[in-house]
Amino acid sequence: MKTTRIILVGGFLGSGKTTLLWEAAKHIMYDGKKVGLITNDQASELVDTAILSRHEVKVAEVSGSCFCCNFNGLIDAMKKVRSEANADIIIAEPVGSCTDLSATILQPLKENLKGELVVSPFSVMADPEKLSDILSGGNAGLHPNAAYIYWKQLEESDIILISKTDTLTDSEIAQLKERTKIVFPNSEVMTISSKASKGIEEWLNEVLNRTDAGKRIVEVDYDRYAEGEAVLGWLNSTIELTGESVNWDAFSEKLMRDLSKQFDELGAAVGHVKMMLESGNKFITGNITGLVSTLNFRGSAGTGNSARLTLNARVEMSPEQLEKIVCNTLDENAKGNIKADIVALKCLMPGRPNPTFRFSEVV
Ligand SMILES: Nc1nc2c(ncn2[C@@H]2O[C@H](COP(=O)(O)OP(=O)(O)OP(=O)(O)O)[C@@H](O)[C@H]2O)c(=O)[nH]1
Ligand SMILES: [Mg+2]
Repeated sequence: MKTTRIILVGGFLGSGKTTLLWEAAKHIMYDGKKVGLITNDQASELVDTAILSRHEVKVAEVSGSCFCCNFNGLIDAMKKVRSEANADIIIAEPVGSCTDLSATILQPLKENLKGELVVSPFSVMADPEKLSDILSGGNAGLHPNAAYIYWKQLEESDIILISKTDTLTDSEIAQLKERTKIVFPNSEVMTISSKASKGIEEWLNEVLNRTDAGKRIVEVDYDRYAEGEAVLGWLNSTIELTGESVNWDAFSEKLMRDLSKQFDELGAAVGHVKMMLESGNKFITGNITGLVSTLNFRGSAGTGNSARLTLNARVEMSPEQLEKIVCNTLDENAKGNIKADIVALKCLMPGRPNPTFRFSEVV
């Protein structure tokens, strides 16, 4: 079988990984190469998989555990994508609250799959607003141990990819890049906007031509890492909605706004709340990556009588409280002529990371 290149795109929750996966896949396919994508989460019912699967690209999912704690799950997903899509290139997105991936994923891949795989430099995406605060010594509105994960992700990267540059002026981009280089001198710093299609070619040029993957392993305090993940309540759900001529966009917007307002009122930091509502062949996606001001939507599900809602939330509160808020808000919004049937709902607190492998030296 041919050698496949694997690109791992890490970065904190909501930093723009999934959006980049599809934009990069389009560029790769345009160049005549075959690509496959791999998503990852602590539980099933993934918005990311639902979004990416809407496109003409092979998507495999590792759910129920992160890549590092289920390395064999990642290998199986890669095998699947390689055989079913004959992929030249695989892009994989680890869970946004994971770190220590150089030691637990990149080194084991380099060691165990020599000849089958070429591993690209490890890219870690960072949202400008959170990154700027982290560089100033702040916690980006997160629990200090969640901010510790954010910091470790940047520290172990080969490339720091500052995302969403369409939200900044050119001089702000240059300044943020300089500040990042000073604090993380061992990583290359690049900038990208998936929305404005800027910087994608430049980044692909780097990751598709280089083989210096996982150049360093950093020290990680697993007690702080575990605590940083455990402060997040994690909810994945799928809900069937029925009604009569329902405006699904208005429904989605009100549901997400109501959720966001409650999290803000409670002072509960939002890692990411994301949804996809599909009605027939139309769909709308919505995201919250911080306060209610970050709420945004893409697409339209139009008006109809039935829809399928996938909702994923990662918020700093107990899973029980998160479940209560989501279920109550759904009930409130489904009052009147809309009926909501929960098909699947999983609510959890991520367990202590227990990697399949942890290399202490660079391969
Ligand atoms: N302005 C702007 N927003 C972006 C860009 N890329 C992503 N976003 C937005 O950022 C939010 C999060 O994007 P995702 O791609 O889902 O982020 P992610 O890193 O995959 O998130 P998780 O899977 O939860 O860790 C969404 O609202 C996106 O629309 C960009 O280039 N510019
Ligand atoms: Mg994602």
